[in-house]
Amino acid sequence: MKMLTIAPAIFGLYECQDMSYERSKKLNMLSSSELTRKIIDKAKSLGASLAGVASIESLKNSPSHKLYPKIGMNLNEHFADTKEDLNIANVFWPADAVSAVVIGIEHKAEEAHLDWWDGKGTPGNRILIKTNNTLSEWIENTFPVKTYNLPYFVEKGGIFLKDAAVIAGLGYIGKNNLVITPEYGPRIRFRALLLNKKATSTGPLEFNPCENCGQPCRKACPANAFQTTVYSAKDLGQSILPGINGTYDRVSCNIKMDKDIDEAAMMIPAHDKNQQEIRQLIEEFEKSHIKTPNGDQPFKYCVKYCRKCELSCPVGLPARP
Ligand code: B12
Ligand code: SF4
Ligand code: SF4
Repeated sequence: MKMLTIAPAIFGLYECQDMSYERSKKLNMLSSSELTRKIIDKAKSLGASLAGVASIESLKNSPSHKLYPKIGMNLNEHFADTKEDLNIANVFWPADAVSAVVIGIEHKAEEAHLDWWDGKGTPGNRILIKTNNTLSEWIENTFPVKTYNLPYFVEKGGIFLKDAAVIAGLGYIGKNNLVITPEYGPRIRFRALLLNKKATSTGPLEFNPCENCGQPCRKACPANAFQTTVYSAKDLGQSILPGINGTYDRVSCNIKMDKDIDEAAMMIPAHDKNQQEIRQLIEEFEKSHIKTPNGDQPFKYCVKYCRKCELSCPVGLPARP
């Protein structure tokens, strides 16, 4: 009887050792470029529109990763107003992480709901999270590689996804301060995971769609967020800045985002006695970034955040007949 219970356990152990030996062997036989190719193929088979790899070393030196600790994360100010703000603006890098995998999922204008913020996040971001989780599990089960599945917000342990996407060669920063991809223009959202083994980087990409463009993106902004130079290369000691040369104003843009929240709250009928309570929940959620308002209650609102600088960009749209 004893043998019967011990035997499967021992067998299980051998099986386990066999599996990890097999995974090690697989990685030893794989070059870092093959690892990249397999990860990208898998990401696409899971539904990613685009995928690529960037080295952590180049990310640590990328414009946003260098700028953020200088200007802080308070979206109501152009520069940090407290020491604490500056401290949390530092990105946390796991010591053994060497490569970042970036995945992107298209957010078509016709599928606007993908971007609507319902209190738990957006449907589009939930698809990204699921795809990233499945990819991370697959990588760990297939190769002896540890992955770090990153959250969205930088202050919660995330990285700057636009820089990661550009360095991975998925697109380039346009005059609207968004990553413009040749395939989908800026209408794409990103997510990333880190690897403790080297996978060959896939970027950068030679691509400058803004060169001969009349900048409908900047003209479309209802908050005039591209009208003045907010950040100067001389003051900040770096030449690549928000809006490429310092002309994107996060404070004006964020005021518009706050208006969008107000609008969402106003959509709830005034006679609804919950209106005030819901407005408060939205505010609390916006502040905490992570908590689900009111436990498991169904959502009664959705915020349709501004996308005008994004949706007015012609890159990646099918040519009109
Ligand atoms: C905080 C945040 C906001 C804040 C503040 C934005 C800001 N830029 O400061 C607010 C709420 C205002 C906001 C607005 C929007 N956001 Co937002 N936001 C973020 C978040 C969480 C961090 C961005 C950040 O703080 N960047 C740091 C600041 C300092 O840098 P920056 O202004 O982006 O400027 C840098 C780049 O332009 C870069 N850069 C410029 N040129 C070059 C050239 C090269 C070679 C490289 C490598 C880099 C580079 O360097 C600059 C710094 O020096 C990211 C998610 C993430 N984890 O990355 C999403 C993210 C940037 N947002 C996104 C989107 C779509 C939006 C909105 C359209 C709103 C919406 N409906 O979703 C608007 C667009 C505003 C705009 N035109 O930039 C997408 C962008 C997708 C894309 N295609 O690029 C992201 C990546 C989220 C995602 N899921 O994919 N956002
Ligand atoms: S509309 Fe698109 S291509 Fe034109 S300047 Fe703006 S970001 Fe560049
Ligand atoms: S998201 Fe809206 S408010 Fe912000 S920069 Fe773009 S167009 Fe302007």
